[in-house]
Amino acid sequence: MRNRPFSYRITLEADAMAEFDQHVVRRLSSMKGQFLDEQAYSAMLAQGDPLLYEVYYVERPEIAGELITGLSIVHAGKVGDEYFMTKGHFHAVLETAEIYYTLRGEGLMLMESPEGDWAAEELRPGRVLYIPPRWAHRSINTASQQDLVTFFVYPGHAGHDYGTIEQRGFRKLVIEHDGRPSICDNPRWRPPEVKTGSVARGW
Ligand code: S6P
Ligand code: ZN
Repeated sequence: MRNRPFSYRITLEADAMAEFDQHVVRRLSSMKGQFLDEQAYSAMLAQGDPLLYEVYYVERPEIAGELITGLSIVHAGKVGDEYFMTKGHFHAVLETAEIYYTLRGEGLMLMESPEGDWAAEELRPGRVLYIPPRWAHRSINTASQQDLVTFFVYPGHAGHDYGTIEQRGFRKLVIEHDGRPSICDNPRWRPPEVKTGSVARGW
């Protein structure tokens, strides 16, 4: 791991990716249960296991004070009418923010808070998105062909809680309707379970 000040390129040329320490790939098979149209999901999986998105990042100690930076690349495509998207997550340390800067493509960042608020912000080249602490986030590529490429920065100790979204989904979905992205309610969204605590029962 680098222990002196350093710089790197985010020029989007293929060879620039070599400057990152880690490369994570996410295929359709890792997104089971996340897309609404399960028939379209199974049919697509039967044809192969397409690459939905990739993340390149610079390794840093996962501690407060550090920053983790990298590139997220969501490829273009749809499962049924729903655009390719990232899994989405809360940060495990909920009180940590994140910044995204869009370099290429077009898309939406879908966000929601545990308190029930939600938001969708456009991801367009040249725009910075500030995600405050507590907001889960999922990036969605709404272009028909072009990759959605974003640069991200988040605190080293943030960590990732994927389980909450895997179990409940996001409150909203982004689907193509009449050739355009449209935000609708997720019919499968489930409210958080109420924790009953350890009250003793007499049976
Ligand atoms: C991490 C940050 C991004 C995402 C990436 C992939 O906090 O938000 O690096 O990891 O966009 O999304 P996901 O939901 O699979 O981590
Ligand atoms: Zn994040």
